[in-house]
This record gives sequence, structure tokens and C-alpha cells, in this order.
Amino acid sequence: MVNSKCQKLKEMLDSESLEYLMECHSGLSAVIAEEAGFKGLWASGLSVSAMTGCRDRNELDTSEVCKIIEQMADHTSLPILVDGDTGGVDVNAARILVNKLTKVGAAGVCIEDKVFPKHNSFHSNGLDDLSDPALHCKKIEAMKKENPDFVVIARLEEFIAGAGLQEAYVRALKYQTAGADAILVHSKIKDSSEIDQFMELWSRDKKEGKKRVPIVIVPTKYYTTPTQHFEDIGVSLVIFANHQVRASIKAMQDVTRQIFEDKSLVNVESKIASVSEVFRLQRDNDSFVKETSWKSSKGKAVIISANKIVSLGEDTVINRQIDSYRRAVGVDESQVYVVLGEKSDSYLVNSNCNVCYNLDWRSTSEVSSIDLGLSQINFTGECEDFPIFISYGDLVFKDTVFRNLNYEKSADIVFVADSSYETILNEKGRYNENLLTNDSLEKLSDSYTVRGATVKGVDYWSDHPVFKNMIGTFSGVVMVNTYKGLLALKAAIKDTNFSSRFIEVINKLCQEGINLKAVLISKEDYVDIDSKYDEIRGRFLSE
Ligand code: SPV
Ligand code: MG
Repeated sequence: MVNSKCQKLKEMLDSESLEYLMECHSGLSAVIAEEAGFKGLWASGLSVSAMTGCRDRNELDTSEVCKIIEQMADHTSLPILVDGDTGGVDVNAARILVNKLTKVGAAGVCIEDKVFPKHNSFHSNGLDDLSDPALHCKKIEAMKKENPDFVVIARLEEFIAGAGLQEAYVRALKYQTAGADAILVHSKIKDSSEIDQFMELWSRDKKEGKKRVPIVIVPTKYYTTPTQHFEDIGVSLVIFANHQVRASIKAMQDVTRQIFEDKSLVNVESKIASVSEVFRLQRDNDSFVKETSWKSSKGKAVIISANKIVSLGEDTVINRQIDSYRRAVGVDESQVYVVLGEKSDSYLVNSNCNVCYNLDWRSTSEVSSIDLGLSQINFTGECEDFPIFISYGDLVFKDTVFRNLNYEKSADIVFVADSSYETILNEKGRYNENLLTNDSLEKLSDSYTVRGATVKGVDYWSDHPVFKNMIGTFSGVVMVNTYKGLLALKAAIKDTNFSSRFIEVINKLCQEGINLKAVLISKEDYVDIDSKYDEIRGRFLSE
């Protein structure tokens, strides 16, 4: 079966219209070239060696080059023409090169008629740098024999070395006879006159009915020549040979110098790709199996969202929470129980979780939704029943909130409270002013997490002391760790009534002698979605 990438490259060479290859030197630059719309790639020797910090003088060995080509082939669907330099030290090296490049997914190779190790063509090359054409022919023959589908392009270095048109033309005929699929005519002068002269001979032969393989050029030095001219003179393929590596060098130098001067990132952030752009190019959130999907499910979750389903752009807060539960604490979607207020809303929730309805939500409170959610869980009495998370469906949390809860395995019940400075001061009217002593205020901050805070009471409506040494606002997540905790919670729910706030249930629990703890978070860790602005903040809150 013919390798389809080899075939694509061959089709580009044979096509009636002028085609283009874009330089790449890494998996990332290959992806970028493909995204830009190029149909094929040039794995430049100059760029690949520059990217590794080496000179373009065969300092990288074949295995090293192949590894980089493999990274390009792994991440794009485009045919890659590899710059094979001289093809290696001898005929066998050339044969082995084709074998290896075939294995790593390249479509073709281009070999130049210079002695090994080569210099880059834009260094001063002289006649001594040209290799024996007979050796070059033997290499081409061996390469085509190794894999007849693999595209082999013979590159002429005669203009570069000062050997002139006639020598280039004679060699081109020899390489064509040896089996080359195309000829690359290289030139380093500032106009296309050498290419023009060569094409005149080649086109004349063609007109006379002689077989002439396609011609490839690299207009790095004669870049001012309009591309249309190359089409007009019958060139088949143009290689833009080093422009990604040169663009990135300039960008890296500018940014790095700026950062060094400023010792700050503030002047560069808007000039560089965002981290999410890096993720996108890595296809980090496309087709990969979720890392957590292999883990067996642990625990359960109840999400209450009876009075409304809060949108989060294309998704809902509920589904974001469901994803967080899986990612952060390993609760499988099938172990999530969502309490909705309307049956018609069920399509908005991920299909694998359990949905029930608190149709009386207008006359009841969150306590009745929590009670309903808990009643749906079929307890097995196994330790897999716990922990049970309960969360409010209008809050978006960072995964760390759930992870931090999950560390608190010693308490019967743990809940989350926001104790950041700003939140507490905004809620000040609700607190017993006596709590806001200098001492307690000093303990407030806008960016910290305290695990295992001791709880004495959390009722911000009354005179209750809030925490022993800390204060905070209950922020919508509870974790029940033990059967004892579950029984106490159910009893406390029963003791209140279904129009009570959940905070009253927690306060009852404070009096039950169970081990109750809090995880204190800050306002940076979650978004309470009340407005369009909150929705946007919620969407962009990092996982
Ligand atoms: C390369 O890109 O490595 C080439 C083209 O061989 S040139 O640098 O122009 O010789
Ligand atoms: Mg090269």
C-alpha cells in the first residue's frame, strides 16, 4: 500500500499549479504551519540544528534528527520533506536514512551534492565542497530502492559553489536518471537569474518532449522576486526554508531582553501568546481521555439548584461542579445527585448523573432540597458511600476547594467558609461587631486557605461566635465524612423545618458534639453567580 503522505508530496510536485512548503523545526512549529494552511512541511536542517543549539554541519546524528521529525509527524497530518543534508557519509548511510525517516512518518528527503560533513549553503562554499556526482547518483539509487514510494529530491549545489549552469544541468540529468523524483536548484544570489537560466534549459527540453522531473527552489536570498514569476517559469514547488525559526529568534530575543531590563513581566504579557494558546496548540483539552477517568469512583455528591439553573456560557454551573468532583476528588458522574426545581430543566444537566425535583421549591428552602437529594442516595453501608459532598448550584469553585475539603478526613462534617478580608467587611453588618476585633481582623486575608479550622458556630445572622479564632461566611459546600456525621445531619435537618436556612442546620450540628471542621477559603477561590459579570468571572475561574 502506498504511503499516503508520500503520495501527497508527490502530488504537490506533479501538480499543475505552484505549491509551497513551510519550514518547521519542532512539533509546535509544524502545528503552526499546518494551522496557517500550508499543505506540506520542510524540516529544515538549518532550523532543526539551530533549535538544538548546534551548527548546520551534521552535528546532530541521524537518530536525533529522526526523533524531531517524529515529533512533527506525530502532531500534524501534512507530508514532511526532510532536509537530509548530503544523505550521510556514504551510500549505506543514505539507505539507512530513508529507512529511518520512513519509520518516523516523513514523506520524502532532499539530499544535496556536497561532501560530508556539509556547510550551510549560505556559508562560503567552493568547488571543493561539491561531492562526486557518481556518489550522489549511487545514494539516490539506494534510497529509491530502499523505499520506492518515499520521495527523493536531489539538490544541486553548483550555483552555490560557483561551478555554473552547465555543471548544474549535467548533474541534474544524472540525478534524474538515478531516480530522483525532483531536482532542487539552489542559489544564493539576490535575484533569480540563476534559477531563470536553469529553467530555460529545463523547459526547452520539456518542449522537445524529453522527460524532466519537477523543479524545487528555495528563494531565501532572492525573496524580492514576485512569486508569480516562479510559476511563470515552470517551477513546481517553493520552499520557505527558515522563516519560523528566524521569526521565533527575533521574538525570543525581544521578549527576553525586555524581561531582563525590567525584571518584570508587565511589558511583555500583551505581546506574547497566552498560556491557553499554548494549551490549544498542544490540543490539551480536545481528544484526550480525562486523566481521572480511570480512577474508581469514591464518594457521592448532592448539588442543589432548585430555584434556577445558572448558566456558564455554553455550559451550566452544575456541570462545571460535576466535572470538578470527578477531577478533584474522584466522584463519578453517576454518583452525583442533582436537585432541580423544574422537570423541563433536566436536559441542561450531564446525562449520567441522577436528577430529582423539588417541585415545592417556591415555598421551601435549600434545606428541603438537601434532604431530598440525600434521600435519593442508595447507601450500601460501604466506605465508598463517603465522603458525601453537598454544594449549591449557583457557585463556581476552583478544584482546590474540593481537594482541600478532601484532606479533612478526621472530621465528621467539614464545611467551606470564605474568610477573606473583603467578604467579611462587606458582610460586617451581619456579624456580631464584637467579633471584629483587631485580633480577628488581623487573621483575615484575601488569599489563603486554612484547613481544619475549629468551628464553634457559623450563624452570621445572630450573636453566635463564628469560629473560635477566625470568622468566615458559609460558602455553599459541605462534606459529610462519616455515617455518624450523616445521621447527625439528617437529625439536624429534621429538627429545623423545610423553610430554614442551611446555616441553622449547621448551628444545630455545632451543638451535637460531633467533630465539625471548616476549610477557610478566600474570595479568589470561587464565584457566587448573581449577574452577567459574575458569569464571565465564573467562566474564567481556573480549574
Ligand atoms: C535548510 O533549510 O537547512 C536548507 C536550505 O538546507 S538553506 O539553508 O538555504 O541551505
Ligand atoms: Mg539544510
